[in-house]
Amino acid sequence: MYDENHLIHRLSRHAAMTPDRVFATRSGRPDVTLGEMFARAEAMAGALQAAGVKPGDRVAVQVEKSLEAVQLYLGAVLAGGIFLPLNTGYTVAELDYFLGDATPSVVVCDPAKREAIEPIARGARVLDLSADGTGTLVEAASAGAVWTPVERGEDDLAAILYTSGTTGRSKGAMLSHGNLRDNAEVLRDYWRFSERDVLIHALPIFHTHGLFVATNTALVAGSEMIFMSGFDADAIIQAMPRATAIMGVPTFYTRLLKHPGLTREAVANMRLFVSGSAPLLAETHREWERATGHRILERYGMTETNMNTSNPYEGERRAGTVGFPLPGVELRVIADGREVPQGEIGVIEVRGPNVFQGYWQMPEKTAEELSADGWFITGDLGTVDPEGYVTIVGRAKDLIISGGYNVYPKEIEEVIDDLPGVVESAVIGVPHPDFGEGVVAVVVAEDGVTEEAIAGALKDRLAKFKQPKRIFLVPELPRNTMGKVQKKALRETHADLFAGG
Ligand code: MLC
Ligand code: AMP
Repeated sequence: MYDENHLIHRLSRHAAMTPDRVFATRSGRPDVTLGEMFARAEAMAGALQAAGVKPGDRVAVQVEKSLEAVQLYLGAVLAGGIFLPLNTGYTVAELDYFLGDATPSVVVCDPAKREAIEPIARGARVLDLSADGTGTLVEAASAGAVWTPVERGEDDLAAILYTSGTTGRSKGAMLSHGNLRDNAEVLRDYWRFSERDVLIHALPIFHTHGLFVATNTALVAGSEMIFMSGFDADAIIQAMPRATAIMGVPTFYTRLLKHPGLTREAVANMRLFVSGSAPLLAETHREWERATGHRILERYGMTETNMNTSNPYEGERRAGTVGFPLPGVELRVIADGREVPQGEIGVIEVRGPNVFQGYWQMPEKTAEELSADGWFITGDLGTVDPEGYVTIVGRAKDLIISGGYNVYPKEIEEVIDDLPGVVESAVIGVPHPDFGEGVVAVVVAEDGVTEEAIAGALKDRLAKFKQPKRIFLVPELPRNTMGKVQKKALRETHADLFAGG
């Protein structure tokens, strides 16, 4: 099936063999079989082609989570397009940049946002898709638009995912058919996914974790998914007796640990708990084992690289580590331009079939982070122990990870500094019991500027998860003798801000 399309050919193998097997169940909606997933993806591909999508065109998508949105992803790739998912939290101001940079030929949005998006679509055709799976996209797909297969090989692009940066503008990470196919197959084998698995899917599907790690892996393994619209501890606990696996960010696990329903009986059918996208505290790892008898399997990845390392399935899953480089992935630790001796700290670099093709239309940025011989500089600080376990000890990049979402302080500071009356600002992440890190802004401003006014002004400019949970007005920022803002000192001052909830 779909021999001409490298990624979809591999993702649809189980659909070709057992089209009638259920692929996904969802609350209050009919189950969807593997065969139906791809038949509907084909119809979506036809609708996209009728709307003007040609090979290599970007299909930008900001829609609520639904199985139809997954079919849209598959359909965009089948149409020969490049799928470009966008966080549902992004404001119109943020979307404006992405659409201008990516110049998609089709934009699919929530019907409620259509009016706001049309003026910034720059001539792209706008279709809509709502959380209940209806909208003009589905109407066009049902109207019998015929899909014309498009030849797509391993090196062709399948997706662009935007990631912010420590300086300036967000960058579109270009992922090829081969990148996505390889990582999905490696994870299926490494984590032993098969037709016997039922995966609880509660992550968003606009990022690597929910879209590629969870969905692609389930598809290549022929596993079933219990597809949830978002994280809901009650729903997850209820689903566990029928499920075998879940993938989540650390916040999933800290929240589930607080649920009285998390017992050894509740997880009796579960075989695998995967955590990633942010550091999992060793304490959470231990508490989880005490509560359930299972050791969480922590892995480490990035938008640019898919998954790099994983704790072993069979061997010891070591708390506080991210395990070993996955099959096919090379990893080295660099300091002062040289690979460090074992056990020493440096910046992690990775190379392999998982590593992306570069940043969309940013050859200089690509050259800064991806060497000609394929090594990608992750910006994460780590060590490798004598047994080969990789530990992430910090970040060389100024990055906050809040509930698994990346927040780049520079981006927030630029927006705050632009506000009238603001002199300067420093944005930091401090320990947060629910989100791991909480975003805090420390601001120097003229008299009369209030914290409330700053918070109010950020509402339309930044997605909710990027907005500071607290804002402090101060007379000046601490600086070192070189004049550089001392974020470490600020982090220490506010270290206990969110302690105790
Ligand atoms: C929600 N809020 C957040 C937030 N999520 N604030 C900061 N950080 C977050 N992550 C806001 C809400 O808007 C709300 O604001 C308030 O915080 C409380 O929200 P909530 O109802 O408790 O949040 P919830 O909807 O339950 O979402 C929390 C979450 C979610 C952790 C389930 O953020 C989530 O699904 N995160 C996963 C992110 C992810 O998939 N990352 C993978 C990236 S890929 P108010 O004021 O309205 O109350 C990647 C590569 C890799 O990193 O290795 O995987
Ligand atoms: P993103 O750019 O959203 O893909 O986020 C990638 C970043 O998330 C990485 O560079 C790491 O800093 C972080 N990350 C992902 N997984 C882990 C993990 N298991 N432990 C610590 N950090 C992680």
